[in-house]
Amino acid sequence: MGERAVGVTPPRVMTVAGTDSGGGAGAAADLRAFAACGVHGCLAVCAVTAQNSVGVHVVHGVPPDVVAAQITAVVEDIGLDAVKTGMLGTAEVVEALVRTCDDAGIGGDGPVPLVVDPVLASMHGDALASTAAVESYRALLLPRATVTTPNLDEVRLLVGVDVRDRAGQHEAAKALHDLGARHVLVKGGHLAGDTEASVDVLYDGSTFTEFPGPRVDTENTHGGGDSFAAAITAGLARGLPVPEAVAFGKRYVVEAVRHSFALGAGYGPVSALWATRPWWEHPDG
Ligand code: PXL
Repeated sequence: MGERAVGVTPPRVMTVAGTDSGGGAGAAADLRAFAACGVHGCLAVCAVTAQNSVGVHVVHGVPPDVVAAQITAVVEDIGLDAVKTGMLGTAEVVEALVRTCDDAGIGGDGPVPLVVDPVLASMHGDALASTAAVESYRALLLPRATVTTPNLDEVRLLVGVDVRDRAGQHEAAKALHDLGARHVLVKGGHLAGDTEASVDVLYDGSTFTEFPGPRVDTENTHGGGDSFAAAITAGLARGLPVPEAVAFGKRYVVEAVRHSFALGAGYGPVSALWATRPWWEHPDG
C-alpha cells in the first residue's frame, strides 16, 4: 500500500460563467479566486469567448440544456455550498439556470446561497448579454439572488439609475432590492467623486453598510468584478454571513488589484498569485 492521502474536503462552490481565452476574466478568474480562498470550484460553462486584452472577437453560446446538465450533474453527486453566476449571455440560459436552481434549492428561499454578478458588458463595451437577457435578470434571476454585485454600468442597464454619488448608490441599491435581491452590493469603483477611496455599499432592505477600500492607480482591472464576487461566494460557502463574506471578498480583491499586471496591449488582469503559495519554494514540494 502507498501512503495515505491527507486531503480534507473543502467547501464546494460553482461558477456558472463564460470563458476568456486571455485567462483574465470569467471562469478562469473565478476558479483562481476559489482556489485562493480555500474552496473547491466547480464550473458550468455558458459561453466561450475569443478575446485578448484589447477586445472580444467571438462569443459562442453553450446550449441552455447543456448549461443545466452541468449544474445538475454536480448537484446530484458532489453537492454545492454556494453558487455564483458570471456571463450567462442569453435569456434562454438565464431561464434554464433559474429552473435548475429552483429544483436544487439554490438561491431564493433555498439553502444554497446564490451570488449574481450581472455581467452585461466587457471593459471595452462589448456586449456580453442580450437585451432579452437583461430583462430576464430583472424578472427571474435578481429575485433569487442572495447577493448581487453590480458595478455602476450594470446598475444603469438594470434599473436605469445614473449613480454619481453615495445617495445615488443608495437609490440604486433600493431599486435592485425592490426587484427581489436579498442583499445588493453597489460597487463604487467607477464613481468619479471618490478619489482616494472606493466605497462599496451593501443594502439588506433596511441597513446600508459601507465597505471602503483604497483606490489603486492601475488600468489593469480585467476580471476584478468576477474575482470580487467569486471571493464573496467562497466566503459564504465557508459559512460567513453576507456582510462578513463581502468584507472577506473585498480583502481578497483589493490585493488582487494591487498585484494586477500588464498583459498585452490593453487592460491587464487582476492577480490571484499574491494569495497562492509558491510550492516550489516549500519544503513539501
Ligand atoms: O469581467 C467580466 C467578464 C466575465 N466573463 C467573461 C468576460 C468578462 C469580461 O470581459 O469576458 C467571459
